[in-house]
Amino acid sequence: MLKIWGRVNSVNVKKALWVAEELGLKYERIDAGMQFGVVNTPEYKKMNPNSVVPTIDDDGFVLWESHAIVRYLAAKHGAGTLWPADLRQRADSDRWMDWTYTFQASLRTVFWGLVRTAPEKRDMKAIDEARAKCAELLAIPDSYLSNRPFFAGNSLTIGDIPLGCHVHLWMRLPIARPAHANLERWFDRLCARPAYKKIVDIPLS
Ligand SMILES: N[C@@H](CCC(=O)N[C@@H](CS)C(=O)NCC(=O)O)C(=O)O
Repeated sequence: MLKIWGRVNSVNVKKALWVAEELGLKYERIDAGMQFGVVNTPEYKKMNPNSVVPTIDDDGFVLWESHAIVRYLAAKHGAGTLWPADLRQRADSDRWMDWTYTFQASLRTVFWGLVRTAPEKRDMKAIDEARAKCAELLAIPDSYLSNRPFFAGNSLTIGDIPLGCHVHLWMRLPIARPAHANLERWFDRLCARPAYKKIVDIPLS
């Protein structure tokens, strides 16, 4: 059976779990990372020398890097749905998966600052600058979503998975957010999905 290592509150683990749930896969999740440790054990490092989560083992095939995991599981089990058959539609999805790193670079400062740093240790200036940068960046996907419900067209694909996990943090953080009507509608569409509700839309920690 498919095994997925990683704590449930990791944004990168959520990508692997969400795609597995969307595809209706049976899997075993093993807690790892932060308070659970595991990632620095010799056994884990043999699978993933980076000592980070997620890692999967699919009947002996070990894979790390969350976006590679999303692509692998979708290609194996979601051809024509999560994994678009059309080359250009797939490239579109890939583009938005990769763009997530652009957004993540600023979002990380806001998330870690407000959720995982004690109030007295917070650098509020850096957090607010990063918040403003995130707001500016999100105008890009907001505009792109003006004439399509999902990033690669009419249905959910791999192109929605990573950004869907990071935008969740943005939408649930106690911060000022400028209106991004198309992005908000897309987020509502994700929130209506049972797999997203179960895996991604959980309290921030
Ligand atoms: N590029 C990697 C990054 C993985 C990563 O940084 N994971 C974080 C959690 S989101 C981690 O393992 N942190 C250390 C820990 O949880 O102990 C991926 O996308 O899989």
